[in-house]
Amino acid sequence: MELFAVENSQHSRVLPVEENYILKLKGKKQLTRNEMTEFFQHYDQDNNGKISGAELMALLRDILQAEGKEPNFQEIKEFHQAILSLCDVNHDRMIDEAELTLLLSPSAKK
Ligand SMILES: [Ca+2]
Ligand SMILES: [Ca+2]
Repeated sequence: MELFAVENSQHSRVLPVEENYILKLKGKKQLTRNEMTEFFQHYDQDNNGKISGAELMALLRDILQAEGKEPNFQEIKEFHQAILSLCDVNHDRMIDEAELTLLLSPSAKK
């Protein structure tokens, strides 16, 4: 698996939660470790260290919307299955930070 290289040269400010985080990150080739952690915490709304359930659905909706789609619930559910089969390494049906890194890695897409 290929992970994002860690850059220390840039630090992005903390973004307001109502923004689509994916759009903010699109166009970046690499995320810094700080950005990855911020991204994770943005979606991990109950701070339990996992993105699961509604949190994961919100993340997936943002990913699809960032691609210009207006996903319906069925499409999000299908994407949810695809993402879990791709990135849920430990099969707990939740995405932890290491798994999110895998999800966001360019080599893991499609
Ligand atoms: Ca959570
Ligand atoms: Ca997992």
